[in-house]
Amino acid sequence: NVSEAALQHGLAAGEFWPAFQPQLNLVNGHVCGFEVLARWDSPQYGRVSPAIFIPLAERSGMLHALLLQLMGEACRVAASWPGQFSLAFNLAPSQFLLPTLVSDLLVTVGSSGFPLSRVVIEITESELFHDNASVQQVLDDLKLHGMALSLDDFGTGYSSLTRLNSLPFDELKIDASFVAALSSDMQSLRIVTAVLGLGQSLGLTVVAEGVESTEQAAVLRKLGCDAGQGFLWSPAVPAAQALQLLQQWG
Ligand code: G
Ligand code: G
Ligand code: MN
Ligand code: NA
Repeated sequence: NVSEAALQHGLAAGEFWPAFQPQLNLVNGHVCGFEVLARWDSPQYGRVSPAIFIPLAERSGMLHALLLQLMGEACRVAASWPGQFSLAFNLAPSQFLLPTLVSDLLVTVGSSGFPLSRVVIEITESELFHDNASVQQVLDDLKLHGMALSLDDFGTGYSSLTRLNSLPFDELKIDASFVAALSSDMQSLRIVTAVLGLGQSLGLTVVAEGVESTEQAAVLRKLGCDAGQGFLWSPAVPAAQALQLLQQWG
């Protein structure tokens, strides 16, 4: 059982590192971006799952510090990589209530040498977002500074058509559960088709998550999905391997 103290210590000791999962443009097959996912190698506990340490960090008020550390490191290392790929980061809904969120991100990315215009902020919608004027203001502010906004896990949560229309998103990520059921289940095929139509009519980029087979990729490509991410291409990997993927498939 991982303690808050261990997390705090691990954060100070640099035990957390950014893993990069490539996102492939389904039309030309090139890497168009990476989702950056936090990893923790603890000398005490070994590799700790994000499903454990992300909620723990959030409960103990350390998630924001963790994200800034991760973002700084990922942006610094990727600043020297070739190409126009984006870097996507997951923010928890609670982070949008921090008055310093926008300035923290600007300072962190700004000092890294990676362009703000290629930073994507992924958000899983929650009830927090409903009719919250200050959250709306933060999202507008992030956009104003050139960052892109992506609605993560689309189809699973609170996302409503009304919110989609009023919040300034650039991208939708189709949840992996729909992609997983694509080949076997007509209902999933209909849902994915509908989400793609919705995304296209709102002018959003659509990214499919959890693509594991060439069949799934083929169906998504045929339906006009813009990009895919998943074990078919690569899991999230350390920076050195991510650079190799970029050199292979960039
Ligand atoms: O990488 P998987 O790799 O197992 O990630 C598990 C979960 O942890 C996912 O839901 C992912 O969104 C979340 N996660 C990973 N890294 C981060 C992070 O830096 N911030 C937040 N908020 N969630 C993260
Ligand atoms: O919640 P979020 O979508 O940010 O997190 C992405 C999660 O999906 C991570 O845990 C990541 O390791 C996982 N993931 C990435 N690609 C695949 C895949 O192809 N199949 C499955 N089952 N999980 C994946
Ligand atoms: Mn995500
Ligand atoms: Na997701």
